[in-house]
Amino acid sequence: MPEVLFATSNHHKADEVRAMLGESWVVRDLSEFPQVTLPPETGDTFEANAIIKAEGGSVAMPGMLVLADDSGLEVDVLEGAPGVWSARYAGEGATDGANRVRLKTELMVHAAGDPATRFPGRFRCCMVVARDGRAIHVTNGAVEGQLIQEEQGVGGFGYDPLFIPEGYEDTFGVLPEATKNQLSHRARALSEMVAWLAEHPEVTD
Ligand code: ITT
Repeated sequence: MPEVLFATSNHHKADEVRAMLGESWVVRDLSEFPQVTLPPETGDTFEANAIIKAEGGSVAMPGMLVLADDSGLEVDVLEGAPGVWSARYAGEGATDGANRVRLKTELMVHAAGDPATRFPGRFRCCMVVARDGRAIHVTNGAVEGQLIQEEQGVGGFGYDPLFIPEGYEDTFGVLPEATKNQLSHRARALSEMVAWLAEHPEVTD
């Protein structure tokens, strides 16, 4: 069975990728390798930051196939914010809860007093596989939807309780995990990556 190190400190992301890959892959993550620290995310695009994480993780773990994802939320009325700053929207090291409070505060400014106003946006995910310090392949995924001003549900993580994916009436905080894992930005980037890896068996050998 192929093995991959998912260079993330976010256990929610790792759990989603494990659930999506099922039994076909062994997915390790950074919680098993506390000695590995990733370089700072200094890029100004999802791709640049995903490459930094994948290449940095693979330098620290020679010979291992390393996967990384940089992801986040874009809200049109906020001109694409929080974007690559999604994890740090309420400041460096902010909690998911603090980031949601900041988002709700920003949306309220644009809602003209109507708490039912919804705002178009999307989650984006860029995934990169690397080995020995070199990025090998990049994939992207996005899911369109709408941001609401009041949290619904406690499932998922990050901005999930505020995001209703297109075609649904509930947030990712309410919808079953399996539904999110079929249509999310991460699901789309991952399935494209898995398809590419299947066509390039030399990369996983
Ligand atoms: P790693 O860098 O260690 O992977 P991170 O959480 O810091 O973990 P990112 O830098 O990619 O990851 O930031 C992603 C942020 O975007 C994340 O903290 C959430 O706030 C948000 N986000 C990304 N994917 C999401 C999802 O599926 N559901 C909800 N929020 C998400």
